[in-house]
Amino acid sequence: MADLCQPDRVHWCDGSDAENQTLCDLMVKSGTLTRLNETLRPNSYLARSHPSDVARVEDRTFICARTQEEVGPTNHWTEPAAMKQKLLGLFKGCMRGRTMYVIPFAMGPLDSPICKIGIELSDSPYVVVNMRIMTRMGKRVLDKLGADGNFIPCMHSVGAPLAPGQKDVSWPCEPDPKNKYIVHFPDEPSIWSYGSGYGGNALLGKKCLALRIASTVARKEGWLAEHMLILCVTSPEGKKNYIAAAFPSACGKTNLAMMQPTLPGWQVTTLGDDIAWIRVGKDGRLYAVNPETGFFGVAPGTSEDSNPNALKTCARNTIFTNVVLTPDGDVWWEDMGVPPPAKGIDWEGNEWTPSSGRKGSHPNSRFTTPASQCPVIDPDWEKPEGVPLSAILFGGRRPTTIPLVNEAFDWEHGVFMGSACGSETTAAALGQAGVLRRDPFAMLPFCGYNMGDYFAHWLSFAERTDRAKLPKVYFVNWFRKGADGKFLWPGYGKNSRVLKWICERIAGGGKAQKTAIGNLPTPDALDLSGMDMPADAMRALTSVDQEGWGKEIEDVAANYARFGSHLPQALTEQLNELRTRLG
Ligand code: O2Y
Ligand code: MN
Repeated sequence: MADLCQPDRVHWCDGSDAENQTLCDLMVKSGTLTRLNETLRPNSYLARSHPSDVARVEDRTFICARTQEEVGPTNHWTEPAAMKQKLLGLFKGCMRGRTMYVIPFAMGPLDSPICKIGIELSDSPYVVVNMRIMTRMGKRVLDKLGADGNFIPCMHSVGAPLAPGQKDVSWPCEPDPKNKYIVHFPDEPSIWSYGSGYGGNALLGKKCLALRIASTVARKEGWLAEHMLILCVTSPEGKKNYIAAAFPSACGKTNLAMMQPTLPGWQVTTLGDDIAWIRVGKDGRLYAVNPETGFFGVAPGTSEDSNPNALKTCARNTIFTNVVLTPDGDVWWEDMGVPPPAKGIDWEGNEWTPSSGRKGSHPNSRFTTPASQCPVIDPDWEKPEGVPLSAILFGGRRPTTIPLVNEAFDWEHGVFMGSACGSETTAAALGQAGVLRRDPFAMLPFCGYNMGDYFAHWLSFAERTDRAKLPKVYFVNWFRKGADGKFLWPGYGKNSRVLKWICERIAGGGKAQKTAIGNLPTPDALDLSGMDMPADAMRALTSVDQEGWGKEIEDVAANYARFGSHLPQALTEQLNELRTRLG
């Protein structure tokens, strides 16, 4: 690969503090990073990306399986040999004038049977320091790999070779969006990413390996690679329930994962905020492991109200990308819950004042921060065998129709709920904001094979284990709005009331009403102590909106039609049964 990419130097990353410091110093010198005030934000940095390189690029993401049918209607496909030729052309000489960093990384605890090793070759030192936070990276991974271990090759270049004597820019990348490529070869497996230095496009362990490639491996090996947070709810009596939850991007997964309950005696601890690898354990229950070691969280909206634990996590040893730099050398972003500085430097590097009429931070600005620093990190978050799941939640940003919480009748109904996931889009997702995007299992951008086959894989777990040992399944919606356009439910820490009801249901209690769409809490079932919830809001949140569900069914049916013969019969039956129940 060095012969292909022609870097000036090759550096094997050991993952040490000294190496990290050297790279950060190098990036401060080159203008990629700004060191933050050591007293206010110890060992932390700010990066500003190129304005053309601010998010995952779904329209430039490809899955190159042998046939288009294998990747299905939700993925971009190109014939693998043709794509490989294209990439070889792009990667030829792409690292000239730069260093090729060899980044050995592990997804999952090194001593876990679920652990997968990747080696990313990248010409971006920003990628190295981020991968060091997000994954287990460096010498310990090479030691585990030995001379004959298996790894997933991950090629990455920002696509900006330097001519001799050419001055570098602070964020090198390929500015033409049509010349960026995020490519997966599931049959090899390998990953090739060209042109972007940002987030999920460049930190290849995350969305590319741990979701798109891992989902294809999981299908073959009989497990699940999911876009899910993992948390533990502990009751005042000390009863623990582990819960995994899938929400489309920009629905507050990080907030829920580290939620601070507003119910006395209840505790939530976090095991992960984005990805769960789930296997049937020896006892027949489903066990979940977070393959990552950090959080790549959205900054805007993260505040003392929405997520105090995230704020504490990124108090030090954190890389911020595309937020405001304050005059005292700290960071600020919109809806941080603290007054903006009188002036600052915005995410594009320009002088900024709150009255300028422009946002200071980019809506997809991020913090990369170690999970181990989270004040509510669960003591078992690195357990090699994972934690046993009592419940799986699906959800989305749904202003109408969908109740606050709905319990599935059984596993098949739960899979139906996952397949019907959708969310109103926000600025962080591609395309138009404010429209409903169907996002089954919150995996639309991340499922590496035909989603119809993926639904069948989920259904197969009823045969892989005793169905009584499977987690109970729920659909939750914190985002329902009233006629006045205001949220009916306060969300954040108050979501603990919903988690409490779910824990009661798991234990065989909790008041519920069987309805056409599932088991809903009765209006008085949730513990609303200390809240001032209007009765009509509670009724709307816990009842069936006949007309809305009529439309919902037809929209789900239209989405199902995309999968043709790959759609499992069991899901068509679920849809028909729901239609009949609704009358
Ligand atoms: O825009 C990006 O590159 C980040 S996307 C992301 C980052 C962390 C966790 N989840 C997501 C997502 O889009 O689901
Ligand atoms: Mn995500």
